[in-house]
Amino acid sequence: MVSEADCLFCRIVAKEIPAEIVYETDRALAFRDVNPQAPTHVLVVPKDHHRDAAALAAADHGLADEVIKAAHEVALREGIAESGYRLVFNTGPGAGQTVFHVHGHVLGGRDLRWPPG
Ligand code: DGP
Repeated sequence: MVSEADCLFCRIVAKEIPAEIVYETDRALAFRDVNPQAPTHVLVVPKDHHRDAAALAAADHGLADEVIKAAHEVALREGIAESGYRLVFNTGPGAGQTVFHVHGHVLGGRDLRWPPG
């Protein structure tokens, strides 16, 4: 597994830092966001370290697919797949990315406005 010692989400993947895990595959992990912005707010990450969505897609298309499939599986399990959910990859500091291990935010369970802030 590709990991970085000082990466928060690598440490969650390694189970060194606790998180409420809701779904796991061989190559992806989904856990609840510590600061939820909706009734369902789950982060889906590849277990391998890639800094953002662009780096993930460039390095491993199959893994990007797997992360998106895992996000949909989370939505099904959380009961928000039918009503609709948002899958957000903040990419870069200007878009609000604060943790530089790619993660998709699965948000749902309330009305989601557009455009986002
Ligand atoms: P972003 O701003 O897109 O990089 O999102 C980072 C998210 O990570 C943010 O919504 C809060 C969440 N987060 C930060 N630290 C932790 C943590 O230690 N545990 C969990 N579960 N979530 C965290």
